[in-house]
Amino acid sequence: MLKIQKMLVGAMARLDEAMVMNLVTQGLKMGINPYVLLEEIRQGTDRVGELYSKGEYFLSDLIMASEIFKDVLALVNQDRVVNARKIYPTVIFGTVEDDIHDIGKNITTGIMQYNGFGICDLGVDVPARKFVEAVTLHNSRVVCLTGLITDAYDSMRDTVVCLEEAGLRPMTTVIIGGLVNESVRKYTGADYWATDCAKVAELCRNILVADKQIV
Ligand code: B12
Repeated sequence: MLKIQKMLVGAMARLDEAMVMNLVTQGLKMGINPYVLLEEIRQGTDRVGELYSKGEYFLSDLIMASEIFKDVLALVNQDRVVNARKIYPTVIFGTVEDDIHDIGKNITTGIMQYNGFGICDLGVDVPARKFVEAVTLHNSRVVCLTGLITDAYDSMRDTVVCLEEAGLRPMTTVIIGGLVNESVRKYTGADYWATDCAKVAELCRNILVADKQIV
């Protein structure tokens, strides 16, 4: 099992689509959790990003990485029965203004839906006021922001400020994900940060229980 996982990181870093698809197919047949496989591929995309930073890969390579990721997601989702039954309140998702990265967001919303959350996905390059409108419309308590480029951190901060100005901040929990860490959380004024999409559903459940939105 471990061998497949290690090979996946390298195959993704080399942008070897045939090999990635082959390894994922084998991994799924062996019963490896799809999210374990996706995490290995995500690590491979980190390497792609590093090579792009060094000037060894180009924009076309970033595009190739995202195409491979989308094909893998389609393969992984093919066999999964999505639990469309909504049992928890609606959570707002979106990639913040100026940022168009959405692969991680889409994986995360998929997991949330699978876990019974209602999802309002605003898409990419979402201005702060759109989040505020969605929170009001859906009477939501949790807003999840994705951002991978440096400019996204200002957009995340603007979104938090906009929620404050609308008087919604005290009853809204803001979670950020993507290329984020504790410093980014502090800078943006968000409540939580996470990069492990598998943990988001649990985090949201805990927030809503503490808020007495669910028991
Ligand atoms: C694929 C890719 C692209 C694709 C995106 C396609 C798409 N539909 O998303 C394309 C080619 C379009 C692209 C464009 C650009 N990109 Co780009 N891209 C990447 C790359 C290689 C992988 C990103 C990815 O999809 N990873 C896989 C997913 C699964 O991981 P993830 O997003 O982190 O999501 C996981 C978690 O974070 C979590 N998660 C995600 N969202 C949320 C939300 C919440 C609330 C929670 C809790 C969790 C969570 O769940 C996921 C699974 O665990 C990264 C490198 C990297 N290290 O990330 C560069 C990278 C992000 N890009 C970069 C750059 C510079 C660009 C461009 C500016 C390039 C250009 N010159 O045009 C443009 C940006 C345009 C814009 N305005 O946004 C830089 C950003 C550097 C910076 N600090 O600003 C990076 C880091 C590459 C690098 N090292 O230089 N890119």
